[in-house]
Amino acid sequence: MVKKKQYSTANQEHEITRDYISQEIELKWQKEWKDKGTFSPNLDTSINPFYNLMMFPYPSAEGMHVGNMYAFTGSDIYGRFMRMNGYTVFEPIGLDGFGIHSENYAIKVGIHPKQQAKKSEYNFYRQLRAIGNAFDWTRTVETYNPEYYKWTQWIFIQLYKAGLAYRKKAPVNFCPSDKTVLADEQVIEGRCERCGAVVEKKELEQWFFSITKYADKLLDGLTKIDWSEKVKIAQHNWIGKSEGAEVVFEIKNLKQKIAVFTTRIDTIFGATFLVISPFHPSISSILKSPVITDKKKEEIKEYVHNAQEKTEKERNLLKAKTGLFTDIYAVNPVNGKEIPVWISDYVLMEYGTGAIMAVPSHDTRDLEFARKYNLPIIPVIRKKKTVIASYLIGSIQITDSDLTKIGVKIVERLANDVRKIIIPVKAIAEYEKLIGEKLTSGYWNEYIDNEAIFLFKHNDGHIKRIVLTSETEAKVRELMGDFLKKSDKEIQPWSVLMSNEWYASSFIHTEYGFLINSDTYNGLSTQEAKKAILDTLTKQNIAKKVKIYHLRDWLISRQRYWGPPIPMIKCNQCGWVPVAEKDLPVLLPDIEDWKPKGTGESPLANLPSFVNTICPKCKGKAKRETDVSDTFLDSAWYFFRYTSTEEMNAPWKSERIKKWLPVNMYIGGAEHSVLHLLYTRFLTKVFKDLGIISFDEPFPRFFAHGLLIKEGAKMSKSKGNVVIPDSYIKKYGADTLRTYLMFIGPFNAGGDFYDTGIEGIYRFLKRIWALISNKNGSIAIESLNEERIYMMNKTIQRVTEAIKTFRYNVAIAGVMEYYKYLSKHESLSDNEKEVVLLLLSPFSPHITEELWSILGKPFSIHQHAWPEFDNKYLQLSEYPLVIQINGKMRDLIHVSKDIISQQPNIEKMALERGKIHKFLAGKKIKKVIYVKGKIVNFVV
Ligand code: ANZ
Ligand code: ZN
Repeated sequence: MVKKKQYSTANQEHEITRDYISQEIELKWQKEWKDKGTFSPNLDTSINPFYNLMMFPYPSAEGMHVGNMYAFTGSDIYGRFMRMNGYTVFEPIGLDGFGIHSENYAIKVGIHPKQQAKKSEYNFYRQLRAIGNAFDWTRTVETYNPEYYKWTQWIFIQLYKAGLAYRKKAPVNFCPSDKTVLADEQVIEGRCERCGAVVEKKELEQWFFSITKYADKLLDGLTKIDWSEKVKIAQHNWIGKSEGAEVVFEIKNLKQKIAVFTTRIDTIFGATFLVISPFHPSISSILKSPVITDKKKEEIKEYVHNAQEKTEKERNLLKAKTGLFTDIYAVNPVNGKEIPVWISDYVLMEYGTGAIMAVPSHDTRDLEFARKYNLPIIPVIRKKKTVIASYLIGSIQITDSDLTKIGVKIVERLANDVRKIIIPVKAIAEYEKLIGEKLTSGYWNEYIDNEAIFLFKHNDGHIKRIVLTSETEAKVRELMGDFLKKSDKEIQPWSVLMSNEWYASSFIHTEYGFLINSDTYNGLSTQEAKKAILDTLTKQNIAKKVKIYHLRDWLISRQRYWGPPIPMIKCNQCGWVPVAEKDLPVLLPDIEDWKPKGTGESPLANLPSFVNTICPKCKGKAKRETDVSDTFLDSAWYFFRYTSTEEMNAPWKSERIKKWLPVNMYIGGAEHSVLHLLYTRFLTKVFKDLGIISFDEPFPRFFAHGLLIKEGAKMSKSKGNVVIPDSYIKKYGADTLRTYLMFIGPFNAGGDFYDTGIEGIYRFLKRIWALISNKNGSIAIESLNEERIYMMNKTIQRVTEAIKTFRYNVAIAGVMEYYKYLSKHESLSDNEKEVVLLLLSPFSPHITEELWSILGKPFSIHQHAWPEFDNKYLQLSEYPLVIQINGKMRDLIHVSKDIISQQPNIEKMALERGKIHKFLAGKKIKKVIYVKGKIVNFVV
């Protein structure tokens, strides 16, 4: 509470009779800003344009919670800062109210989406007005207004005409609860992003945008935009460019070949089986093949059927891979070996060719599969740094010292005659000699260098030494069979070795290295081998270089009601024809029965008056497309429209776009890293290629704000801890809430919302009110001493740098400290008051505007220039220096700026002080800690 008192200042006389009542001044100034058009720049004539954009909100009908407000406020502060730094700032607002999100809410509350949208819009805009952002309220955009979606439809047609929109039948993600298809991006771990239901696969005819044609451009563009690495990496991975080769395998007994996609053609000698997806086209030929038994065919059909039933989610959950041998064999083109062909759903039909060559030695998924089904494992890549290893068995007569004497290292002893060992290269000859002498007869020993060397010791004591190669493999197998008294058929020498974890630990890996077990390619590095093998196979027409992407084309159609009807007409004579542009928009009809049908068709399909039309080309009878477009299309171009909301004959005015775009600062949530941000980039690139704009990245700077939590937990409706700003605004005012939110932490880090923190900020603003409105303002700037000038400049510097880097919390702390400093003085200069208000104005726009006017300064503080600091005042000629002993303050001296960098001098000065001298008498100084210009601490 402020005492009522009358006083005079040098420039004016005024009476402070009021307390700080936020409710009064906030409404007053919001009206004033609106009436005067303070934040509605003339988009044609203004200079130094700065487009400050907050990510398009899609408010829920319950309205905005403080987490949303956090984001909006942070964006607003940046805009205000830029305005005060000489820019004409355009900060528009609108909402994305079309789409499943809004429609589902309408279903829940049982209100027609159109009516519900009006309600939500009203509530959302009311809340937004109350937070006092510098929005240009004359240019709002709502996606469900025909004036807007007319152009969304127009954009669809432009893409269609450019060959970038097409229809295809595709297995699509279908949400049984939302009764619609979903884009891949909208499926999170097999569940619908919106409602969490387990997503099914369905075959439907759908519209797609060819975003994959832009994959390379979307990747390249990432290198030239100023976004956080995290978001760029997310896009990079989502696009997922993969360079590799397609290799064709002949199939025995089948007149068909199977092409696989691999990024590791260097491992082809280690391909011990082939795996095809259950949806692979060759399955139908297998099912027709006379060489396959009927029983096997039934098994295959059943496996395929189960795979169709299985959702992606279930597949992810089922850690263990399942598979089925088809009874057919493929021929490895590099060595002619016959390898079995399996079916498994770990191979996706949508990626590559839907078939892989499995290399269990160097691919973890293949390894898991091979282990489960007992398929051979042949290592073909040796790591660069490696050891010669052996697993010594049957060596009861070989002592540890026999081994260590020749330099062999014993890694582990598992039993008396079983040891894991490492053999140095120079000891190999002696080691073989030792084996020859002392290995128990009837055992063999092998050690693996770049190849596997077998030493078979027959019962009669003689040693047979064999290096395992493709030529000797049969012999090794036979001997192994003899020694193990097993039929040799089951024995795969390399697989036997790899089932031993001591060998596996150095031979089964996913690293690069050099080739082994690969005939003439042995010794080549992975890189060299990739090239050499690809070259050879390309010449034989067996392989070709390819690059593929994880990115899928953008599935655009939705079998729902609440969206812009896709502006296409199907004519029996002419096929698909776009609606004539003069006939746009295709209005979304008002219908009673708007709820999703789950039939694979939109509710619009039940409306003959909508469906039946005439063909724009031949004027014959035709039918309209009844699907609506994905809401992500609505939000992919809104920022173009903001600049030209009054334009009725085009999506935007070219001159405006030239002046205002690309967006200078885009702020939004990192959760949109791949969806929205990829689609906007794609459309912008398309517009550029169509020649309608001249830039190809919409957001050269994007800043991802942090997320707000509530007392340790994520704010969510289900937890019931969602904080609605309205009551806080009512109680403390928007200024307090804004400033509190920004004070919680750095803007990119988010923070935790506590009621107690708000109280603190409220007290702070009340003190500012008292300080500025009540303190004598009579002293002149010239009479400020050096320290006060220094503090003023230092504070301006600190706050300015902090806002530039979105450390709003640091900026507010700077103002707080300055307040503390000023409040110690009897009277303030006009300049000091001005600086406090200007620095605080982006955070607390209303109270600062009010105090600004109380000081008699011209409207508006928000159009005033940002205060500048002068480097020459950023140094004091003398600094107060605290002297501590063991961290406790004992004295204070003032030292000249010329010596603050000279620690020995500082120490000397401190030690000469009588007090310090006395304290230290008879004590030994162990350490001196010096904090430049602030503290010297003697540790004794
Ligand atoms: C042999 C190989 C050996 C592979 C090796 C990897 C390591 P990225 O990098 O993600 O593109 N693959 C190919 N098509 C597949 C499909 N439809 N479903 C599942 N896996 C598929 O991955 C490319 C690798 O993933 C390919 O290279 C293939 O396995 C597998 F040591 O081929 B590779
Ligand atoms: Zn026609």
